[in-house]
Amino acid sequence: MENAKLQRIANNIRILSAAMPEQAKSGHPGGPMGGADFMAILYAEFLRFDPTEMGWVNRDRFYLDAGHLSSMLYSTLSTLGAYSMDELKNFRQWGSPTPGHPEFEIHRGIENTSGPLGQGHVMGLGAAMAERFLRARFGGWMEHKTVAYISDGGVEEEVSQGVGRLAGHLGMANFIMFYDSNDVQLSHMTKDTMSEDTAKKYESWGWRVETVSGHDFDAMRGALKRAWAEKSKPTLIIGKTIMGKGAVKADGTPYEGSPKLHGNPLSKSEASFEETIRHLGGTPENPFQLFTDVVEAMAVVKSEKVAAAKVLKDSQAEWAKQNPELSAKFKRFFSGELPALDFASIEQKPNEATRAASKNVLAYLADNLDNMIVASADLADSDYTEGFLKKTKIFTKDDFSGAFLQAGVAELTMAGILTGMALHGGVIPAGGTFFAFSDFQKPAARLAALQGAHVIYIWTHDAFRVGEDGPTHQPIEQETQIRLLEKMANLEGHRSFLVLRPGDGAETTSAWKLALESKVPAALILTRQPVTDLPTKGARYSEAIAGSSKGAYVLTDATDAQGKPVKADLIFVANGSEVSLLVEGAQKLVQKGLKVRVVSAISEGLFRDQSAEYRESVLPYGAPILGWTAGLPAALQGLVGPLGKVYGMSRFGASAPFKVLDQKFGYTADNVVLEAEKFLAEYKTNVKKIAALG
Ligand SMILES: Cc1ncc(C[n+]2csc(CCOP(=O)(O)OP(=O)(O)O)c2C)c(N)n1
Ligand SMILES: [Mg+2]
Repeated sequence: MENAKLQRIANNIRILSAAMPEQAKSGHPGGPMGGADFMAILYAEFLRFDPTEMGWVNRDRFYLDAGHLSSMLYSTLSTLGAYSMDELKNFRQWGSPTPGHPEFEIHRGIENTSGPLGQGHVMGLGAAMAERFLRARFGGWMEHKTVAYISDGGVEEEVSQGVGRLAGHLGMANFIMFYDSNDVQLSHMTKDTMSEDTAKKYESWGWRVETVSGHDFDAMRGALKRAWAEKSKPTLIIGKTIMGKGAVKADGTPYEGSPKLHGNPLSKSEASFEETIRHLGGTPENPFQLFTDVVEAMAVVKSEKVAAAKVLKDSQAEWAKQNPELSAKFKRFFSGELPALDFASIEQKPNEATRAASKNVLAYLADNLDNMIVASADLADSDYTEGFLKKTKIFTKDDFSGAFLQAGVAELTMAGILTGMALHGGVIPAGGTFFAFSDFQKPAARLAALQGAHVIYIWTHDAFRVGEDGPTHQPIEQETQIRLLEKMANLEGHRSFLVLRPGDGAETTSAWKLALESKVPAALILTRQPVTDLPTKGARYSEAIAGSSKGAYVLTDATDAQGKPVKADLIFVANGSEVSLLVEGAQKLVQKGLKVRVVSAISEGLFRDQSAEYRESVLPYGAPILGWTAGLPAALQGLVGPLGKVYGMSRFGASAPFKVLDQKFGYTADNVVLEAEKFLAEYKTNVKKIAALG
């Protein structure tokens, strides 16, 4: 396209991006005005997509890292018809499709939710990795690029180190990053915080780096062409841009490059909104318009994109004819459907650690789930993702025929990559680390939940029973934290997260089944130490999966001497390794003549999804329910009801052999008996107090 036309498109993007925050009385006009030229050339000349089918799987992906530049993305997409002028006018308003920061909405061309700086580009890298994985299996016809757009804040964020290292190390030639380098950030200039040579930094990681003016179309076109042709390295295009490019004061003199333009409507800075719109060729009274020549130019762009997409779709159809089996597999990968998996056939040895049971499942999945990608942050032989790794190979530069990502010690990077893989589609990503280090992954897990990205987290070494490594490695409050996401609905109104802490081998197999079938991110919380198998009526896996699918179930019930179910004097509830402890405690109490029920509650969130009748049948309202957890008592508080109580940890752990810790912290069957008796006495007093209330 001629540069003059691109300039008109870019100025139109500038006008709209400035008008949106002006109308909303909040937002970020300066960044979008700086990035508009790049957006114009990227969308008009480079990105491959089908405007009539924005979710087409072979499209090039665009991942915005700087989510505060949302108005730039919406206005760019409005030139393609994905947003109406009314929708732009409703920027940041209740119920509008133009929220303050972009929220994943693929049919409008929004690939990712962004806003927390750094997260957008790491998801982009994940998408690029998914593409390499799929290309290795289906061939070059489905190749596509992932372009990430990053700003100073994203480059400063620590996660950029992980992205830089891994993209360079793996030679991600399909990953192209534009760095909107305007030397300005929210409250100060970059010179106050950065003095490294960014180009050299990325070069040393193995990137090809070019520095161009982000306002020079010829220079950007050249850089993008070279990036598109690159075969062995990721490309960083450092675009030197000017914050608020095109903004002028009331007297028509330029007002550019100030941090004040970052996050204020133009009229709240020293620029004049009206003069700026006029200066850019728009109408201040009605800035929400597409120029006629822009509409015409974009109509041509659209028909070219549709035609180019059709050529590729035809070649895919040709490929499908010649490769019917592969083609069926390709469709299955992207359908989100699982192949037939026989979880019942997975053999679990008695009384193993649940991480070991998970290893057995992973070994099975390596053989039977051909679109699964597993990663680990340098803990494969501890988190037992090695069960998968042993049957495949790691990703290397030029070879993505394996299915394992060695992420290195970079838990947040790994988690963001997994989200990007899930957003790309076609693959099922899972990643392991110690549960204590889930803290490093929370920002990415939260964004995965918000986007409904199907990621599986494998978190092992789940309690103080990590033992000698001491309190730094002993999760206490982590389960409570992550279960908060189980209590939240995502934007579609579904529970946003699934947290599964299985109690034995059979429940671990069940947890994997539930995690794989989940539509939202799911976490498995697994033990390092062996756990005793839970009691069975004969078919433990069937019982475990039937019960676990409901989030919580009666594992062993209170019975009379003849074995008939009777009302329980006491109900125990726990998950993970505490269930078998309660079973042991319950046996002792039964010997003392008490009628005890034990409930295994793998996921409170899943349990809350069940009918009130079911929940009442397992954990009746007001019953004497004692919860037992190796985490904070809050982890089970939601299950024990108004008169229940939870025994748990309210301190950091300690360094000692885990059996010693069990004694010291009271995680023994004898202490279960003592605490239960104490609780029942308290319960009786409380019931009397309530009765006295009348
Ligand atoms: C993780 C995170 N921390 C802080 C913020 C708040 N914030 C939004 S933009 C920004 C910095 C903006 O600088 P830059 O990335 O250069 O964008 P520009 O001002 O050039 O548009 C900050 C600190 C954020 N969005 N995400
Ligand atoms: Mg900046």
